[in-house]
Amino acid sequence: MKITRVLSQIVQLPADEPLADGPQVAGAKRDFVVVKVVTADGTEGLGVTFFGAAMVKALRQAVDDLGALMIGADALAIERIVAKLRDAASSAGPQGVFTLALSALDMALWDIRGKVLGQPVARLLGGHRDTVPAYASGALMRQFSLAEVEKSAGTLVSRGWGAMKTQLALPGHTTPEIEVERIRVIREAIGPDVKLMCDINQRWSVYQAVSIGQRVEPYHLHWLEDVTRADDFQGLATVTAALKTPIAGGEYVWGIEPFRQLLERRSVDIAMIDLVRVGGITQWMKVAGMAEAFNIPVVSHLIPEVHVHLIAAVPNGEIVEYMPWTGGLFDDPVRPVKGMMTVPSTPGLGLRFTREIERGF
Ligand code: SMN
Ligand code: MG
Repeated sequence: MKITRVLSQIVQLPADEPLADGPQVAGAKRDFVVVKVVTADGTEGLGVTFFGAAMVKALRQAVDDLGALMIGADALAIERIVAKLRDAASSAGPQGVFTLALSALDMALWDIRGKVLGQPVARLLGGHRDTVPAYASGALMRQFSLAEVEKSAGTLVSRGWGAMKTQLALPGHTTPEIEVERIRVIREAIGPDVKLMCDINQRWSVYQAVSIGQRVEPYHLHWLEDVTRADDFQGLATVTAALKTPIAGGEYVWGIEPFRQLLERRSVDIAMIDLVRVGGITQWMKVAGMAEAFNIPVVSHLIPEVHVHLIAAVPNGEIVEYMPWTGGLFDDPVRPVKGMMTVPSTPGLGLRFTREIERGF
């Protein structure tokens, strides 16, 4: 199953907020690099990566350069290809553009493997279940006003969502009272039974995380995420031990090794694995297995169209983050229905790029 071509392009999608039709910045866009790996028999695998921002062209170049090294390789020998790319890039990884590029190529190889073996990727990886819960993400962001998030939270419930994520560590003037009030208002808008997660994106000190975290405990968050600097494993462990609320973290972690530190130190109660920072599907599965050994559930970060396979595959997969950013890349992608996502039954990832993107290759 020889790889004959690797094609890429940069795609810009509107930065809209479709889940609750909430506030949006007119004209704002997000950049993605999409990739297609093609084998001698015409099997095509697709992948996606991002986080390039101003460096999106460099990210595409990295995908192209690494992709060129895959020509002639056996598409089913994924670990062999990963080792070759790592060696070729010398010490450019694991943090940064190397891993972001590798991840898109790895995704495409798993898509090919699924198509060749005639199975959805979720089944190749373990096939624990066919449907998984998902939560709404991106509609209750910290830059929106209190009135806006209150309204959007109600809209999400009326659209059937049973779980959703908001953010604290508010921009501009804020106090612990203002922070706690925001959670109180959202909890009141959604009622006691809807799961509410809250993301800090590393913006609190350990002290703030413990003190504000304790003050929001009456509103029983489902988890509090990235409460302080992601590389402060000990600080995270202090917060995790101090709060009853489960602490989630891991999206800022590159590669698999730092997850060992997070898990051994009980820095988090829930491991969040980012597909493009961890190194693709191959590495994602290794972290999920490590977490299982530590009796810790795993949750996904972005790209729900691929993550649905991964969360469904493993016994400790808890819930998919449904952030709709990448949906516009695909033709009729899997979407949640009343907060549940069903793994596509077609071989591979079960995804096709839109016709416009296909024309662009
Ligand atoms: C997040 C991170 C990066 C891009 C978008 C959103 C956030 C999340 O941390 O968990 O969704
Ligand atoms: Mg997050």
